[in-house]
Amino acid sequence: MEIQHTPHHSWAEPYKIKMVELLRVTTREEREQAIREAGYNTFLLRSRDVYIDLLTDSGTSAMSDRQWAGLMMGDEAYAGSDNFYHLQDAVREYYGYKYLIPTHQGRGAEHLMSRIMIKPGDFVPGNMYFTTTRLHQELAGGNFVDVIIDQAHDPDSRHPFKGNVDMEKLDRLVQKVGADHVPYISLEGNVNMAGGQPFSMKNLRELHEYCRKHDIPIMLDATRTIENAWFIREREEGYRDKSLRVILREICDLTDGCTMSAKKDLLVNIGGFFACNDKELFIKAQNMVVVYEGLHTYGGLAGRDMEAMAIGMREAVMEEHQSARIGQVRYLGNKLRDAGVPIVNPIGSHAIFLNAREFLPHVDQDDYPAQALAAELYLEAGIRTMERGNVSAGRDPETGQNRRPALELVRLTLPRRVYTQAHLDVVAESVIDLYARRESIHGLKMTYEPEYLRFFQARFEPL
Ligand code: P61
Repeated sequence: MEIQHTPHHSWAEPYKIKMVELLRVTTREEREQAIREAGYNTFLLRSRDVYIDLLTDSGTSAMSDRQWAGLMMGDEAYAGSDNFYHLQDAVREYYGYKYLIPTHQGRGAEHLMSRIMIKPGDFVPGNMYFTTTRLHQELAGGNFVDVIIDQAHDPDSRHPFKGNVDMEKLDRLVQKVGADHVPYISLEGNVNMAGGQPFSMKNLRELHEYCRKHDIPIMLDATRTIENAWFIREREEGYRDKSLRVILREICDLTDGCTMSAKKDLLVNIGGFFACNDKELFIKAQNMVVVYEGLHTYGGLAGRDMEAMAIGMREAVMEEHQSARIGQVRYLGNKLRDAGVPIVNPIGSHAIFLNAREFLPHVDQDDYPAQALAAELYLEAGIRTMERGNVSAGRDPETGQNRRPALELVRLTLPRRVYTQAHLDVVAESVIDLYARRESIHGLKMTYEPEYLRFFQARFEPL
């Protein structure tokens, strides 16, 4: 399948707007009260108090008219819903995995996979941690080991594939603990916590060869893998004329299965799945899903949700969709970078990440600079973003100390097909204004810390 390169250079949206949702603009006084009541945590704000919501691209994208029409085609039978079979067909066609288990969202699939595959005391290597992924590995008795290349932890490195696995780090782990104690390697496309950074096909091929030799399955976190395919085409030798679909299949064919949060690439508000090629693994997952999610033909979803996901999958692999998606993120990133605002480079696919360490060098990491910056951007302009630094990384289970990760970031995440270029101009202007008065921004003190995934519900006070 050959792709047609379009004659124009703009990333213009391949759709027009049929329905709109009105936004509310708040006053500075209203925002001061709202953020105080939210304990300076953007997760605790009410959405009605937010003007431009860049908290996440998860479940926040706009569905197409076809997807909405698909909702009306929901077959809400308890067992054997037609929509399940539509979804299974789509997964087989685009991802190529034989067996499918729907789940309510990504972490549902991570839970099942971790419970089935990890034995207490095992080690699970991954190309950087993701919060829910690592927690499920740990709850199953495993230990996460970061095997991403060093450049991923450096916001200024311009490495084109910062999501790559460092094969030496992986081999060192396998030599140390033995392949029997490595149940799988967790491989994420467009690594979220690194700034949305892709792995290369070359790296995946090496990984595949290594894992075959040691009999270690590769389990893909497929959440943003179509976006990863875009970067492979753009940056890797030999892929310029391949379609996203072909590249996606090539990725999946080099792996053994996946977990998926369909709330990202797949353009739905809710949904996920586990998929694999091994029948035994599938049977175990099928048995586990009925305990925690629902019957194996719906896994916690309504029939209509599965239909919207199947249609979303077809739209997500469209070239013009991804061109606009990634073009929009770059538009914002280039504006900020041109103004001298420190961001993670290269610009990833789903978000722009402010480098809070460089933005606020006067704030110690244990005074949570990224958390403080996210709160301040809300105060400044009603823009909601997400901390991805010391709060998100949590505490080291052994020492009980904050992990103080190398990356201390604020994520400006773009929902798909939701905001316009003018909204992004407002965002850029607000961040640039804030950067000009950065010395007036101070750190925060944590006053409440939940046990799990603390960043969701932690509370803070200004120092
Ligand atoms: C996000 F603050 N991501 O980026 P679920 N894998 C990957 C994800 O990005 C992901 C999941 C698995 C979210 C939502 C979120 O610390 C947080 O469907 C690469 O959300 O269960 C989710 O998929 C989990 C935000 C999750 C967070 C955890 O905004």
